[in-house]
Parts: sequence; C-alpha cells; structure tokens
Amino acid sequence: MTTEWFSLRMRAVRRNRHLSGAERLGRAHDVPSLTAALLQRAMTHGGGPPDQVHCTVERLDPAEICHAELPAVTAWEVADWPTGRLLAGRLLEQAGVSAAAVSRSLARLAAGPAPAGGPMRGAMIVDSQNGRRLEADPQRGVRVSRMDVAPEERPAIERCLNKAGLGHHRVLEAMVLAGKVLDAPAVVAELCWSDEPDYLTGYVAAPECGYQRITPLKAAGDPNGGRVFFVDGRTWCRKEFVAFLEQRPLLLHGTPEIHPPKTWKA
Ligand code: WAQ
Ligand code: MG
Repeated sequence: MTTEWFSLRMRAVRRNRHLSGAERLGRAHDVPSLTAALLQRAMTHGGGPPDQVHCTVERLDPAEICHAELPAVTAWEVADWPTGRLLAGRLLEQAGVSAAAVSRSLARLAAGPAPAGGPMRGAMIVDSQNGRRLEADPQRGVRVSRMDVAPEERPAIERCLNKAGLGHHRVLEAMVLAGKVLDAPAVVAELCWSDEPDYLTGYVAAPECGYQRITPLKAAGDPNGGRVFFVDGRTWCRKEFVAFLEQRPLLLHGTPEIHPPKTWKA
C-alpha cells in the first residue's frame, strides 16, 4: 500500500471576503474523495455562492509528520452570551492570560477582527500579558493547516463524539485545530467563536484544561467571530510559531476524553 501523504486545503471567496475554508490530511488514494467533499462544502455554503474556490493539494514529506493527542472536552452551558463571555474570560485568566488582554480580545472578536471589520481568514495572535496584536498581516492572520485526525482512528472518534451529542462536523474540526494550536511553541490559550451567524457555541482551549466549549458565546444572527491565539511574548518567536502552525503536518490521535456537561452562573 502506498504511504504517500498529502495536505489538502480549500478556501472560498465571495465579494473579496473569506467565505469558508477547510484543511485535511490524507493518503494518496483518498485525495480525490477528500477534495470532492471540500468542494461540495464550498459550493453549498450558506453565505454563497462563491466567486472563487481555491483548492491546494501538496505531497508531504512523511518524515516531517508530527503526532499529538486530541484535547479532552468539557461543555459548559450558560444562560446567555454575556455570561458565556464572562466564563470565557475566567477560563482564559486561569490559563495565564491577563484581564486586559482578555477584554481587548473579546472586544476585537465582537467587533469583527479584520481591519475594516468582519471576519479574518485566519487567527489573531495576541500577547497574553499586554494584549497587543502580533500577527504580520491583520487581514489574513495566521492560518493553521496541515492537520487532521489519524484516518484509521476517525470512525472511532466520530462515534465517540456522536454518542456525546457532539456529532456536528464543526466540533471535531475545531478540536483538531485546537489540538494543533495547543502543541505550538509559546502558546498560552486559544479563544474562538464562529463567524457563522447561527452557530453560537465557542470555546477556550489551553494546555492544562483542554477544549472547553461554551454555549452560547454569541447572540443569534451575529455575523462576527474569529480566533485568538494567546502567546507568551517573552519566549514567542514569529517565524517558529507561524512555521509550526502553517507548515508542520500533524496527526491527532486518541478517542477524546469527554467530561460531563457543566452549568455556570456568574
Ligand atoms: N486557522 C486559523 N484561523 C482559522 C482557521 C484556521 N485554519 N479556520 C478558521 N479560522 C478563524 C477565521 O478567522 C474564522 O473567521 C474563524 O476562525 C471562525 O471559523 O461546537 O466553526 O470555521 O465545539 O466559523 C467552534 C465551536 C466553532 C465548535 C468554530 O469556526 C463546537 C467555527 P469557523
Ligand atoms: Mg467559517
């Protein structure tokens, strides 16, 4: 059997704005079907139809592939999105992000983090102490790619998430992305909520506490969202950080630990 590995990336654009994107890793014989699934997603996006869809397939050096565990999952239910953001702030502070960096970052995501407002293609990078933005291009941000679950483990992982009521494709995709981010050098925590107006769950992830989903983290109909990668500015190096997130292939393993859901009141 061939063991050639490929990275697949899709991004769709409408009216010069980022519409949707996705990234997968697969073996040679799976590339056509994986590509078809990515194109299907681009063509049926709720905000579409797209003006352009870019699909990139690149062969990987198998010696470069790294491995990590999927993060453990905790799901928090809160009464409303302001409470959700309060909880997100608490979790971020527990992970080592300063109160000032938390409030500046929540405000940026809420306003739409791109320079002209609206969503970015990638994530903001923020100094966990002073809250300053560190990404070289604030329109694009840093785009994490070249990561996926190990294909032979995918059926068991999907069964496990389905059983816990977490079968929506966004959940596993976000866990995979967070799993790679938590493995990056100098990372302190991640904050995310979708730019999809009707997807209200977001999360905080950190090395110590894993993937903490919060429902809701935004109001229904709100088109703003994005991601923030908080880093330790004393040890952070842009070149190393961006190369890891954008270039280094990473496979995630293990059926994730899923803790019982929790409720939280301010
Ligand atoms: N790398 C960096 N940033 C990204 C990437 C990526 N590969 N993909 C998306 N983003 C950024 C970008 O700014 C988007 O606007 C933003 O994140 C949101 O992306 O129920 O669906 O794909 O547990 O809308 C989280 C909760 C869902 C899942 C997140 O994000 C759950 C989601 P979306
Ligand atoms: Mg999206």
